[in-house]
Amino acid sequence: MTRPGDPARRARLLHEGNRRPGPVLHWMSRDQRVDDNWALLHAADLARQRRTTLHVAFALDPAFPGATRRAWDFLVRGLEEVEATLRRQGIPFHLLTGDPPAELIRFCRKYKIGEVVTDFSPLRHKRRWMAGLAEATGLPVVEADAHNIVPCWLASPKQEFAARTLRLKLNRSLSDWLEEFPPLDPPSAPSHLPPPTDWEGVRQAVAGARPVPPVDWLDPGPAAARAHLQRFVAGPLRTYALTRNDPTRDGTSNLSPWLHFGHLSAQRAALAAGPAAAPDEARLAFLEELVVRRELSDNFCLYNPSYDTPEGYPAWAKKTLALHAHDPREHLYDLDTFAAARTHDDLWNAAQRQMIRTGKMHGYLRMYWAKKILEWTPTVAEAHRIALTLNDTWELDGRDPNGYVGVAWSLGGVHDRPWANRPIFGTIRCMTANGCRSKFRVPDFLARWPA
Ligand code: FAD
Ligand code: FO1
Repeated sequence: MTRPGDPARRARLLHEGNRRPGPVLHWMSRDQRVDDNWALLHAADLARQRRTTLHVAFALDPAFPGATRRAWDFLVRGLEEVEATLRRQGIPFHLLTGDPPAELIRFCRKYKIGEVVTDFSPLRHKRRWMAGLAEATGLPVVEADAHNIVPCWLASPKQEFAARTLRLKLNRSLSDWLEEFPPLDPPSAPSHLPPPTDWEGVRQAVAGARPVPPVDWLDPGPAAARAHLQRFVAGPLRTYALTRNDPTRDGTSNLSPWLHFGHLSAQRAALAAGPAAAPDEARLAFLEELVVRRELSDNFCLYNPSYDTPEGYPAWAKKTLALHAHDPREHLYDLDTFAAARTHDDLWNAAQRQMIRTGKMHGYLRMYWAKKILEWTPTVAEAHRIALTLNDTWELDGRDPNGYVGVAWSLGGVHDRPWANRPIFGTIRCMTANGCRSKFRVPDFLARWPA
């Protein structure tokens, strides 16, 4: 029986295998940080219990689907900080470049690894990587959920159809799971650490990625993430409930890039929001997004294999969209026109420019932006593909369960309910420019993101 504070209770054995006496490998993937990392904590516990050493490896796949220069810049600079932090604690860090399963298999053989602990991701590429590693090495592969406060498979054994049902389950167990992290207590260090990674060589390996320019308005890495979190909870959190849906205000946390790359633990953010001097209304609104909405996205991607296509929509949405499939479209645009922000709609174009220039479109406009793509493309499948392609090309926080759910919610009513019947949308909730004008000062947003 595990107890609170024990990383083991956030882990599950994915592939049985047979453990060997060699070192424990923490295969870092989604949660790219040393502090507040349940998967690393669990791997260190196992290494100490087995009186062996601990290695940390990150398998970098230059062909990672959708990765751009913008994403690689953020990820690689974050890993440089992770390596330095690990070295200070005598924990060896290995950056493997190439096809992840192949590189990890080679690494496990070279270092005679005895078992593998990796972090949790509901996405199919990571699940395929884990299966490949387990099959080829016969080693036990354990996954620990370092991304969610309540381990995804424990929060619910099935796909939840609305935030309401998962919220009830999460709120019932948060007091048990929203706890402080134990300190990292690494086992005895190996006799010598590997030489520092050749980060210039790593940059060369990903130089062929799509040239979306890196962003400069925020710094990657765990230290910058923690500093930003402290600033947010001491200031903007106070008015979060009032300003979070106003794209002309900087009223949200801007934490998503660091959360996506795992430079920051959402659990740390929730722990920081607890005692903050902010009205409960603001704190609850923030936790609703940070905990319920974010963990609902992992739930959807874990239990719905069609998380990134219209096949994943609920039956009522598929039906209504099919009924309206042949409704006339007043405007039709292709991917290049959308990408160049050259539609007839000033607000849509300004939102696209904000995403292109900053790598972060305001959350409220992402809903409007996606829904308009449904309205201005010939089919739902085309709209879904275009929305994800644009999102994952320019959003720093892209290629994430939140993005798959964000698009599926906007186009296919995932976690939403039927609304009044409209052309093209049927009973899928629709949003209009007038609706936006009633919510915030659209001319101010247009002025801020001029062509
Ligand atoms: P805050 O409002 O400060 O929220 C704090 C954290 O809560 C966020 O960092 C995020 O982790 C989580 N969160 C907030 N809103 C949501 C939401 N609606 N669903 C799930 N989690 C949420 N989010 C991504 O991380 N990556 C994406 O690629 C992405 N694509 C989206 C596409 C569409 C079409 C839509 C409608 C939403 C998308 N979102 C995505 C969700 C949301 O818009 C962003 O997480 C949010 O805007 C990030 O800004 P923030 O950190 O300032 O959010
Ligand atoms: N994780 C890895 O383990 N190896 C990679 O090469 C890798 C590249 C990558 C590029 C962009 C990006 O946004 C995320 C990336 N991740 C990588 C993170 C990881 O795959 C995450 O698990 C998912 O993106 C979210 O679940």
